[in-house]
Formats: sequence, C-alpha cells, structure tokens
Amino acid sequence: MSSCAAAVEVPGISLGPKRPTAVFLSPWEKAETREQEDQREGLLNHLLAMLGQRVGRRRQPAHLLPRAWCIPCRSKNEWLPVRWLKCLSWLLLAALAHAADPPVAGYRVLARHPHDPQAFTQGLVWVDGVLYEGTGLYGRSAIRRLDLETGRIEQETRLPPQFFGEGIAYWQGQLIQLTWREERGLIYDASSLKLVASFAYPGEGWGLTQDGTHWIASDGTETLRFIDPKSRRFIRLLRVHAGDRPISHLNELEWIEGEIWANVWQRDQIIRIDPQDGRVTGILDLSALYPQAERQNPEAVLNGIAYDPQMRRIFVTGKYWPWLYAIQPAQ
Ligand SMILES: [Ca+2]
Repeated sequence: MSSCAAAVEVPGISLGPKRPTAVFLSPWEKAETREQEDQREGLLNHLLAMLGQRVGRRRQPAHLLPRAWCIPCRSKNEWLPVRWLKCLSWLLLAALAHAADPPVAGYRVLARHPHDPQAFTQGLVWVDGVLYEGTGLYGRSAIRRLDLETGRIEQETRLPPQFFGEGIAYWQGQLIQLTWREERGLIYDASSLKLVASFAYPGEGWGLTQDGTHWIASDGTETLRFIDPKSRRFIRLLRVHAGDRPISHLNELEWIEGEIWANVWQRDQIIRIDPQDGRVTGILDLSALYPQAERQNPEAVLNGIAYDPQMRRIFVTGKYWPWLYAIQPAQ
C-alpha cells in the first residue's frame, strides 16, 4: 500500500491537485470506481497465486478433492484446489481490510436536552458554560446563544439573506462564522453577538474549530485547512484518511483533547482525526441516538459537535434534530 502525503505546506490558497483515490476494500464493500475494483482484483489474484505456490510446494493432497474444484499445476502433475484457495484469498483480504479499519468506540448518553427542530445546525461550540449554535440556509441563517437545559434561544443575530451560515468557532472573545459559498467569514463579539467584522475567505466554508493556535476548517472534501488567525491565510493542509482511503465530506468540527472530531456529511458517525498526519484513529457510531426511521426530513443529518472540557462531556445534535445529546465515549 502506498503511503499518504497527509500534511502539505502550501503557498497562498492553492489546494493543489487531488490525489487519486487508492482504496483497500474488503471483498463485500462496494467499489466506487473502476480503479478500486481493479486494485481489489489485483490483490486477490496476488493472494491466490501466492497460496497456489504454497500448496503446490507442500504437495497438498488435492487428489482428495473433486476434479471440478481443482486446476492443474503447471510444473507438476498435480491439481490445485482453486476454489478453496479463492475462498482463502477472500478471507485473507477481508482480514487485512478489517485490520486497517479504525476501531469503532461505544459511548454513553449523559443527558438529552431539547433542541430547536427548525434549526439547520451547521456549527456548535461550548465556551465556559455557554452554548452557541450557527445555523444555515439562505434567509434563515443565524448565530445563537442557547440555554442548554431548555433549548431556548437566549439571543440571536440573523445573517443577511444572501449569506448561508456554516461552522462556528470561539476565538479570543469573539465568534467566527464561515459562510458556504459567499467567500466571507463573519466575526462577532461573543458576549453581545454583534457583528464586528468580516473577512475574505476563498472557497467553500463548511465546519470550523480551533486548536489554540490555528483555526481549522473543512470544505466538504477530505482536506482540512489550518488557518493563521491573524493573516487568515491557509498555512497547512491536512488530508484525512483511514488506511489508504480518503475520507471526504468532512463537515462540522471540534477540537477535543488534542484530536479533531468531525462529522461526515450524511453519515451518523463521528470520526476522530490525528491532527499530525490526518489518520482516522477512531469512529463513534451515533446512528442509534436519533434513528433514521424517526426522521421526517432527509436533510436531518447528524451535524454539530461541542466539547465541555470541565465536565468532559461532548454535545452532539443534527440539522432539524429535536434533541441535543450530552455523551461520553467509552474508555
Ligand atoms: Ca463544533
């Protein structure tokens, strides 16, 4: 397997060419491209050839098998049990693919709080006991301060109708909010929610968080942008991957104890990302929190992560979700 160029230093705002997709699929996973299918087929053939040589060398008693299950060995007057070898190749590939998958962790629900079911949640952040939410859609976008226990909107600033609000992050007494395709970032005073400034932001804005030094933003691809808060220039790109598989559609973000946690658009899983190399180190499967069967709207996807470091609880919710959950991952 090839290695990943995970962190890339870039001048200016160029994101560079997209790396071709390389995938290590288990036998039953659906290949999304011809390249993936060919790679899997090649690996299976390689395993089959390797196993065939082994069996031939050890003079496996293939004559005990029906002839229909065997193929002739080129160098010797023997028959190889090719169907057995094929099965073994598949099992080996499955085991290899499974070994490369990040572990899925359990969690426990600490509390469930009401959440505005009309909120198209795009950003969530907890700052010293205060919960903020950024919402999207044209004409309905806002930034809000919420009462955790009741879900009541304590204060709200609406965005101009031409702005589609996206991720939010707290930074030095201010809240930063990205916009989807308007290429502007908005800055609010955190205590009054008054818009105090804006800045140019090239490309699409999706999720936003910060690690104490940089802002970290997603744009719907597998690449995270590290941004210098002063110059607002992109200073580093981080490609997120599980094994050799790029993980795209990264959405809402949260910095949690040295890791980046990310929603993946239209998935009920949150992934944990190593900020050094972009590797997915774990997965939290939240599909049982608000089951798909109960959702009225196909856009009601999991989106929104906030972290309370004092009580070590993680708040999660989604677009149009009637509930916001406080959870703790299993140790
Ligand atoms: Ca967040």
